[in-house]
Formats: sequence, structure tokens, C-alpha cells
Amino acid sequence: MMDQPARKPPKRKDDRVILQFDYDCFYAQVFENRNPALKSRPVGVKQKNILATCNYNARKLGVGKLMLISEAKKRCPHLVLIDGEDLTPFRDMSKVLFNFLRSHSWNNKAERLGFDEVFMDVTDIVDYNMFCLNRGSMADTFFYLSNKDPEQGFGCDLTAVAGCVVGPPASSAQLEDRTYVRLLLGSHLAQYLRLKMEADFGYTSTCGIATNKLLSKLAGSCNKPRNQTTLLGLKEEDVIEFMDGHNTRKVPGLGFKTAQLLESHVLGRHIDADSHSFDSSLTVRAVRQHPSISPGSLETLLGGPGAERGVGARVWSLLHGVDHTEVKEANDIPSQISIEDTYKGLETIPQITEELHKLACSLVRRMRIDLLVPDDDADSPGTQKWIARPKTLRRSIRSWPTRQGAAQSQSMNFSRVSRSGPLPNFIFDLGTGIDGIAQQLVAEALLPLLRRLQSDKRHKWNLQLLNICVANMVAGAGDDKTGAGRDIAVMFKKQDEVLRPWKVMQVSDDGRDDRPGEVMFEDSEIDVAWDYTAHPLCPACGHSIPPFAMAAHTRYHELGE
Ligand code: DGT
Ligand code: MG
Repeated sequence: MMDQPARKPPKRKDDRVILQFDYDCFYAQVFENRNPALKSRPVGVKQKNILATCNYNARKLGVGKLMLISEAKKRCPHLVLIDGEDLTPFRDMSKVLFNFLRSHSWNNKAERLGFDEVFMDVTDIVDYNMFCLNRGSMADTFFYLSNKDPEQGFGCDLTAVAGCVVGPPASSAQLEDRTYVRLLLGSHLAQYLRLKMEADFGYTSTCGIATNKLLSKLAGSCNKPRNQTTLLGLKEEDVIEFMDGHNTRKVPGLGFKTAQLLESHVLGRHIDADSHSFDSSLTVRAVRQHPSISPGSLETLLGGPGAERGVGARVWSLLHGVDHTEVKEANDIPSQISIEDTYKGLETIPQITEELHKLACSLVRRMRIDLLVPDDDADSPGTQKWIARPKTLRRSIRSWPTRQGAAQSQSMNFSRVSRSGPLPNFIFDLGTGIDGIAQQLVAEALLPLLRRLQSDKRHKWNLQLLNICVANMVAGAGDDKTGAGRDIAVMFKKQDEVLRPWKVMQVSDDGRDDRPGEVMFEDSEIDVAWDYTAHPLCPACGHSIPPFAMAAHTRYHELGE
């Protein structure tokens, strides 16, 4: 007799509550919030020749995400198309909404995936509220949002789960079931956060509430948009039933390639690796129940060179709705913030000064978005503090030789050349406007660095690219001594992992990347002494301006800045 493969169901763990938020048609909502008149019209966000997304008015008319523009226009001639090539507004809004959600976390387990998806492990908040719960007055309950301040929270009716439910209907007897009470509380917290996000920022979202990341993501997509779904998977068979109905292609964590191999194996025929359009009807049930599928056989099927270890057991678990992965702790300190633009050839210092000023404004804006958080210890509300301070300022250029300057440019690398220096402290001054800081940065730091690359004042530039970048982040440096000494290298690594799919997407879909390109010549350390030579002061603003930049600076004031 042949050995039956070990097909024991994996071990479950149901003591967590995980929320998965996904903003509805995210890019489209960013534009709708800028221009509310768009909310009643079909809107598509265009990147190259495809729709990155479209709003739900457009979806009702047959337009879909990632559709070719030509096809979308055919289906909906009145579609309002907006260019979404510049990811800055999406990144900025993603950050704002993430910070809002994260500010409600107690354990800091709030993980951002891409721009529009956030997982939160709210087990601690829910357990605290379960502990405080008065089962005699479920209809009139107070949900505590803080374990220190009993006034922070909201009233809710706990006689029913908030929003939609998948799984068997609830009954009052389930109040004895801790998993049920946790999910019940989780659903009300999710609803509170969704409605508050809508009221405060104007963004609708969809949320899934379940006992692990996989299930919360799948539950969330059951009812879209502007809705939420709780998976009441209290018994093993409830979870299995929920999973079984899903198409293998839709199971997060399985991946396209794995789903394909499973299909080929179960259906007994080869599925073309390129058939992205192949719409499988193969369900999780069909794979799970197939007699030859077991953790061991999955390991053989999916393992091999380059495959992760234990892939068989992991996939076996996913097929059963079991996912022990933790929600990562929030940490959004980027390793660097880099802004750049390309040009047809900047030739004069006034031109360069003007462009540097624009880049400096963007840089300061990005620093304030990415590195400022509300300061809860401050006396006045609305005060913000820096979670990290970059220590280094790097400026890179790419320059082509001019005919006139060909001889000098022998020494000027044609690829990127960088110079670094310490980042001046005034950049952290929150009392000065972005524009003022940018101006000072150009005059006192960026132009002097540029001069170091070319000492001949009559030199004619032909700049193709300017990049300014702040790096060498020190967490909580400066006023917040407690943050010092944390291992931020590890935190950066984590952050990179979280955002990796996006980085790839940004590069491949947009041909753009946040990170500066390869630097051919890089200062190995900060070796550039700052040129603090006293410069004449501008009569209008009092800033010290190098003589050669004074004309551009004066023009700047004339423009009414
Ligand atoms: P939803 O969640 O179905 O209401 O719609 P979205 O638009 O929020 O779609 P989602 O959650 O899959 O992705 C969030 C944003 O990310 C979306 O607004 C556009 C962008 N995005 C997602 N996938 C792709 C992609 O494959 N290519 C491009 N260019 N952008 C994408
Ligand atoms: Mg979305």
C-alpha cells in the first residue's frame, strides 16, 4: 500500500485582531479631494497609456484598473482623464493617512504596504476593551482609545458587529467566545477609524477584520468600496469554507508563479507561464482537497533553487487560512530624502539658482511630511517634532561638456558627480516658511557646493541633472535624546522591505525612481569644509548671499516671493 502523505491541517492561532485598510480608488480620490466637482464624474488616472486606477463612477460604466486608455475611452467617452505620472501627491497623502491610523496604535504595529494599504494589529486595544466590557449594557458601550486617558474613545452599540460579516451568523451565546468578542470590538474600532478618516481627510476606505493578515485582506475585498467586512471564523471549518471559495490566484502571499504551478499540477496540464490573462477557475478547495497535495508534496513542487525554505508548509498553511506573520512595527524614517530634476542644459548661475530653489522647496516640504510627527508632550496642540534629523546634505549633478568648456570638463566626470557636506541646522526651523528656508539653503549650502565643482567663475555650465539629497538620518537627534542609540540601520532595512514592491513599480512603470542613480564619484566621507566666508547681506531679507548669486536673488524678490 502506498504511503498517504501527511495532510494534517496546520496549527491555528486565533488570538489576534488584524485590521486591513485599503483606500478606495486611491489615486482618483487624491484628485477628487483636490477638486470635489470630480466626485460626481467618471475619473481615470493615467500613467503612460494605461489607467493606474479609476473612480467608482467610471467602474460602473465598465472602465477598470490597468485598462488601456484607448479601451477606457471607448467604453466611457466622457471619462475625465488626469495625469498621474507624478507620484508626489499620492506619496504625501499616503503618509498623512498612515500617520493618522498609526497614531491610534498602542503597540506601533502598523504596516504600510504600497501607498494605499495598511495593516494594524489592534489586539492590545481590543483586549483592553474586552477587559473593561460590561456585558450587561452592550448596547451602550464606551470604546477606550487610550489606556491612560479614560475620556478618549467613542460610544458604540456592541449588540452587533459593525459593517458586513462573512461566516456563520452571530448569536448572543457567542459573547462567551473570546474570539467573537475580539472581532466584534475590532469591527467597531475599524468603523470608527474609517469614518474619522473620511470626516477629517475626505478619504473613504475599505477594511477587513480578522484574526490574521491573510484573512483580513481577503475579508476586506468582499465588500468594496466604502465598507468593511469581518470574518467571523470562530471554528476551523468556518475559515476553511471561507478560503475554499477563493480562486488560488486571489490568495495574497501565493504569488502568480506559485498559483500557476499549483494549477498545472492539479489540472494535470501545463499552464503557460506568460498567460497573465489566463483566468483560472481553480479554487483553493480543489487544491486543498487534491489527494496528492500535502506540505511535503508542495515543498517538492514549489521548492528548488532560489525558492524559500519551508515553502511547502507555508503554502499549505495559506490554503487553510493560517498565516502567522506579524504586522511589522511602524517605522517610516526613510534612509534618505532625495529630490531631483533633469534639464535640457542649464547654463547660467541664475538659471541654476532658480532650479535649485525649486528643488530645495520640494526637499524641505518632503522633509516636513516624512520626518515630522505630532508632539504629544508639547503644551500647545498642533506642535510637531522631528522624528529624525538627517546630518548630511549631498548634491549631485550631471553635466555635459560645452564646446567652450570642453577642455575643463576633462576633469568633470560626465556621469554623476556628488559633493557632501553637513546639513545646516536652520533647515529644521519650523518657525520659518518653506520658501525662506529653501532660499537660505540655496545661498548658504547648495551654491557653495556647486562652486567647489567648478572654481572658474566664467565657466559655462551645461547641466543635465540636479539632485539634492539629505541622508545619514539620526533618529530623534537634537532635542529628543531618548531616541538616540536606536538601531536605525535595522529600521531602514525594514522600511525598504515594506516599500519594495512600490519602488519596483515606480521604476518600471514610470521610469522614475526616488533614489539617486549610481554615483560614479562619491565622497567617501564628509570631506567638504563649509565655506562660511561672510557674504554681502541681501537688503530685502537680510540673508547672506554669495556675490555671484545676488542678481538671481534680487530677481527672486522682484517676482514677489
Ligand atoms: P480599489 O482599492 O480597488 O478601490 O482601487 P485602488 O485604485 O485603490 O487600487 P489598489 O488599492 O489596487 O492600488 C492603489 C493605487 O496604486 C491605485 O490607485 C493605483 C496604484 N496602482 C496599483 N496597482 C498598480 C499597477 O499595477 N500599476 C500602476 N501604475 N499603478 C498601480
Ligand atoms: Mg485601494
